[in-house]
Amino acid sequence: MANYNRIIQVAHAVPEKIVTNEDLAQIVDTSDEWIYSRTGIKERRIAQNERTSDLCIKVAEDLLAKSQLSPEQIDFILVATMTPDYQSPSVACQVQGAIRANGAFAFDLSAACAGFVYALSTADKLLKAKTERSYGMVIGGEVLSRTLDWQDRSTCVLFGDAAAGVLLSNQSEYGIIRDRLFADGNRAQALTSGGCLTSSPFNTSNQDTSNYLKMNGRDIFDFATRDVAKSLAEFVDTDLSDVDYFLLHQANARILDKMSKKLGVERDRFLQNMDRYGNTSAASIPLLLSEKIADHTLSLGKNQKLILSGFGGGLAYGHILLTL
Ligand code: B82
Repeated sequence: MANYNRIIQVAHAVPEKIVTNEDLAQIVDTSDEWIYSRTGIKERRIAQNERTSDLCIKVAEDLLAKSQLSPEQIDFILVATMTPDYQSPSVACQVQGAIRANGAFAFDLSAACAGFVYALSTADKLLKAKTERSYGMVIGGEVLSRTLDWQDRSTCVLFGDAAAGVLLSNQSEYGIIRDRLFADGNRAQALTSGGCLTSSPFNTSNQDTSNYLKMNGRDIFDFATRDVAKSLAEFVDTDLSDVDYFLLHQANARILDKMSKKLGVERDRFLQNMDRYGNTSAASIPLLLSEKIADHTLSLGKNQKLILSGFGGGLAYGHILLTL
């Protein structure tokens, strides 16, 4: 039955500027040893002139070039981001205009570090509603460096900027098998960023107007290693031995250590690249996928079974099982 939606192409784009842990030690009171031992991060890319839309447009152009599709063949563009250039227009509409995908609808989706998994799941449902051959772009893109408090050594060392994405098509023999999405809004305050608190003449509240990204590391670490790990174990269940690789949100190497122990899966089946990019939120899973395809660990059409798992602010999380 050719009714699966599958990833037919991948691409990524990152800023040129590399900022190492040593570079950061010149700005805040930290060290390579402190950062690397607690997070697994060595360096990250930081935007100097690039906006989120610039990185996402590069990804979209690369997806088109590699797939040899014409822009008119694209039915929709979804961009997962928590750092759009504007609240309106969406990054997705900026991409749609730039690549002249004149027949595509386009919108952004906000689910922080779970954004790519949420968007891929949404795209899967959108494509299932199509009866003719259709194509959708799903991109995760962030310029988190502009939301960070560069005086706060507990957060500014963790994040990086990047965009990456996939082209999906329908009517395939294999592809996205199933997914499950979750949210726990009761713990929303554990990770916040970018409040909209410009005052108006009628505004009487006197709220904190800091827009910086803030997180309670301990609380979200426990969330990842207890709640997300438990739901992932339930999600994978009987497919566990069939799964070749786990592509999890690249927040912290210690989370991957704990996940592999809890699931009873060898650590090297949890792919990793946060050493070179840090935490790139919605871009982290497609960036890992695109890099691992580029270095031939993974291959499109080779029937490898993958689990994608995103988790972060919201708190939002979700898992996808697919054949590549
Ligand atoms: S931490 O709790 O401060 N820590 C644990 C090993 C260092 C002592 C920490 C650090 Br540092 C960095 C990231 C996390 C973490 O748990 N992150 C997340 C957890 C769940 C969902 C998203 C994230 C994220 O950072 O994106 C903890």
